[in-house]
Amino acid sequence: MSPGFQGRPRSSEPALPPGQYLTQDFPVLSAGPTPKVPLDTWEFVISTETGAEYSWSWSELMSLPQETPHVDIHCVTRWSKLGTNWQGVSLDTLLEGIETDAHYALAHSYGGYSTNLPLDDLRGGRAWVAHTFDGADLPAEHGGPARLLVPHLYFWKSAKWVRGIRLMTSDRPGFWETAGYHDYGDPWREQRYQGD
Ligand SMILES: Nc1nc2c(c(=O)[nH]1)N[C@H]1C(S)=C(S)[C@@H](COP(=O)(O)O)O[C@H]1N2
Ligand SMILES: [Mo]
Repeated sequence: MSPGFQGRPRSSEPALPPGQYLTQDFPVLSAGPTPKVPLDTWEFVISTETGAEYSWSWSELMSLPQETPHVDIHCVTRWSKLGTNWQGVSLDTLLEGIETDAHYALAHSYGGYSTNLPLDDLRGGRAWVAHTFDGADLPAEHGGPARLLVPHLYFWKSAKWVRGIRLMTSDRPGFWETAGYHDYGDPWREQRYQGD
């Protein structure tokens, strides 16, 4: 073996989905004003198709097992940010023990924003209610006190100021989906708009 011979180059996944560019900044994209959400009245509620409700106060959320996702995020306006650092509670943890026949979820936010996704996409270690970014409280303009983080879909699915999730037996579009954005929004398949 000659020194330095490395064999065939390792095949590796491209880091950037098609049509995206890299940014080191953290752009702010909000459809409306930033709501003020005091922690002592903050709550997160999962409701099911039967009307059952499961809610967590801020201190209850913080007492659940915490995870530290290290993920790439992709905005439909074409910026991507690699290796972002968060802390939050997995939706697997929040959904544990909730009985439902629903296949769809509608996340809704303080301030009125909403976005839909298949319930399955909130499971499997792929979605969090995140409250910390880069080791500090999530800034209000980025969705603090807490936002949904679903990095395998375009970032509009990651509802800032998240307030709850409605589990539903039929799909219902949210804010951007009603305006013509894709129902699912997979960045690797460039599902930006309806029909993509
Ligand atoms: N409540 C709420 N959540 C939201 C939005 C919004 O306008 N309101 N914008 C979405 C869009 S389009 C993107 S790209 C990301 C932007 O998050 P950032 O401002 O932290 O970059 O939040 C998503 N979540
Ligand atoms: Mo976006």
